[in-house]
Amino acid sequence: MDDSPRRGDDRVPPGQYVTKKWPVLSVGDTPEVDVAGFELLLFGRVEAEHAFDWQALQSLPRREVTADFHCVTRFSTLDNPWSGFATRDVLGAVAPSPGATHAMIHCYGGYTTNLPLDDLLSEHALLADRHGGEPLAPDHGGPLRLVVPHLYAWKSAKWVSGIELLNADERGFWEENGYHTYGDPWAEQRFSSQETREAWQVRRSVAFE
Ligand SMILES: Nc1nc2c(c(=O)[nH]1)N[C@H]1C(S)=C(S)[C@@H](COP(=O)(O)O)O[C@H]1N2
Ligand SMILES: [Mo]
Repeated sequence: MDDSPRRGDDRVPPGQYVTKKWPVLSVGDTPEVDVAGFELLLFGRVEAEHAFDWQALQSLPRREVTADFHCVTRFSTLDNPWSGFATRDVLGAVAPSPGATHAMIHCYGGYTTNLPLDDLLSEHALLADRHGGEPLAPDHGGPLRLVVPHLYAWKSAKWVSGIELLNADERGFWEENGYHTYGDPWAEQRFSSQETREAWQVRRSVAFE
């Protein structure tokens, strides 16, 4: 799949405005996550589970990605300088079981979000522990957050604690609460009512053929 950053006239998705501020958007309080007790568990549809502690994670090759960030509440921030570990390299520690197609991201504090495995493993997706050369601030997901630049920012889960591979799409926190299951900002896939409407339009076009 192509997750190349957009640079031209369509750089900012429809309905978004660019801000230079970096707002904090969290459902609950910022959890306290100490790197000393940190664990990232890869589980679910994998041949064998694997847990990274902080040190093991740091031994992976470092990946830098400069990426735009699009929140469904309509703000976008441009050129965020992330540093961390390619999700491809992290997931490289496990062999997905045959039929693993999706992932559920689990977080300290209980937040979850779902996405297709191909999107999770896309070239510019990373598990970031630094921003602008500094350790990621707790409010912004430190010590470790997911960054998937080509999907709406609610997919970029903060305080990641686990990645569960699934053999079907399941809904995470916001997806259960009305957000779109996929969330492509360029297609304005904001809410699942849109999905319902699209599905209905397909049914209707079939019915009236
Ligand atoms: N664990 C967790 N991750 C989360 C959220 C959250 O509430 N909890 N909010 C999401 C939403 S809606 C957005 S827009 C971004 C915001 O990231 P920021 O607070 O660093 O700007 O984080 C996403 N990741
Ligand atoms: Mo958001």
